[in-house]
Amino acid sequence: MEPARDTICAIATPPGEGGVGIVRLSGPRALEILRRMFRTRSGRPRGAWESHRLVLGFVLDGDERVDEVLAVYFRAPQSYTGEDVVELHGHGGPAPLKRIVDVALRAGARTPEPGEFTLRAFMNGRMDLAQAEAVIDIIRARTDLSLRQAMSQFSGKLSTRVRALQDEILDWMAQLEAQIDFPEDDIPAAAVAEMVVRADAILARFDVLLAGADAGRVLRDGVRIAIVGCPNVGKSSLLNALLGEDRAIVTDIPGTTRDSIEEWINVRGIPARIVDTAGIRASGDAIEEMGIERSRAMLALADLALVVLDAARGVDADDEEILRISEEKPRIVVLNKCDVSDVEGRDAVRISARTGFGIDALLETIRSRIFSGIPLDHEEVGGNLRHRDALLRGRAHLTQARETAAGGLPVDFITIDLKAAVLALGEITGSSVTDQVIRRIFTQFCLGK
Ligand SMILES: Nc1nc2c(ncn2[C@@H]2O[C@H](COP(=O)(O)OP(=O)(O)OP(=O)(O)O)[C@@H](O)[C@H]2O)c(=O)[nH]1
Ligand SMILES: [Mg+2]
Repeated sequence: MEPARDTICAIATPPGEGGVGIVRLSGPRALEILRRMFRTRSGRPRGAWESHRLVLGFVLDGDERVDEVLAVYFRAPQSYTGEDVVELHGHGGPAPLKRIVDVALRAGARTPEPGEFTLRAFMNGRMDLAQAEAVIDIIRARTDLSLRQAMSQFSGKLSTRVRALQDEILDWMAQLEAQIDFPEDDIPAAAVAEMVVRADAILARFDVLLAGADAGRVLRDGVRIAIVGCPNVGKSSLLNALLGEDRAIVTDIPGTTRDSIEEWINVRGIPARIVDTAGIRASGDAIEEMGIERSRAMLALADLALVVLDAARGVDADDEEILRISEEKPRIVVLNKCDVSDVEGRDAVRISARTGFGIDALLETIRSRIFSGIPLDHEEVGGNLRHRDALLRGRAHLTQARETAAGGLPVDFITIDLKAAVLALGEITGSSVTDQVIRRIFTQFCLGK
């Protein structure tokens, strides 16, 4: 892609009312446009614009003072995009901000594509692709843990690890190229063994990054948890207990919940979309039947099911049926109403949605189930589906290289796969991606970012 020649301008803050709203310009004409539209409090144009310094004044539209603003100029390359950037901090309302943008557009700026500011930062080498992707993860982070993982990726931890892995593969390639003069079909057994050990060590590092990408996906996108069970076992009460508010209607009439209710909750740092469903039973009621159909669909969609049993009523054939249909799912069996009774010998997390007994333990069980097999060491966490896909392909090439080495085939066959693995890793940092992929990533951004 060509470096940008034009200057873009958009509102950087969210729509609606706020104390301050920011209009941002980036590009070679940013300062010239600022000079045209800005006057100091005494009504004069400002002579010298120092970089990184706030100046109080007005935005003018003809003779009209549109808004009082703080203006700041960031001289390239010390700016978000690496270009000349201007920010105008006006009053945070739609009318003044839109007018400020209009004035800038008439002075020669244009409206950017979504994500174009960050795209320019990437194009100008201010950040690599994984870091640029982390910008949107920071904005969308739902929990502290999600934020921490996004910030870690933004500060380049994932990229550093990916590059270290690339270096390790490149080192191996260099070594192989040095010994390419082994006579064909005659690689010493010791050399073969050494190559296999080396491939295994690299594969192990792929696995660490892949586990991190799994955790990253969970922290960024969250998980879906469905609360299922027979009518009246206390599913809606459990939703309310987890949310800490009376969101769902609770009554002692079986069949109260007809439609599923979804809410986001924070499970020890994991964003979870939790769904309360209609109690599953044989019902003659058409509306209830539709709700039950939906419950089954929610169960199928969920990453994790909370199957609720009623300790006060005991476990009957209908409960056993639900336990059976949820068997294949990752699930936690929850025994509710333990303030009243217990069911001896039943393996379940014991709670009372009414008193709050066991809710903390349940949250902890959910957390550890979601992260079973995934290290929750933030150092290792990071990556999205795109990264995961690149890692899987890189890993496949390495596995192939290992097979080739183990089979004692000529070393230049190994290097072909190693090269492919390095390229797959490069997709993560953006050193080997097509313009098309880059554009697709940045169009997920909002306008003005
Ligand atoms: N003693 C006791 N009663 C509970 C507890 N949890 C829920 N209940 C009662 O059980 C009844 C049913 O609760 P709900 O939360 O509406 O049950 P549900 O599973 O959502 O029921 P449906 O929506 O009809 O499928 C209500 O009267 C609740 O007050 C609990 O932990 N202890
Ligand atoms: Mg209910």
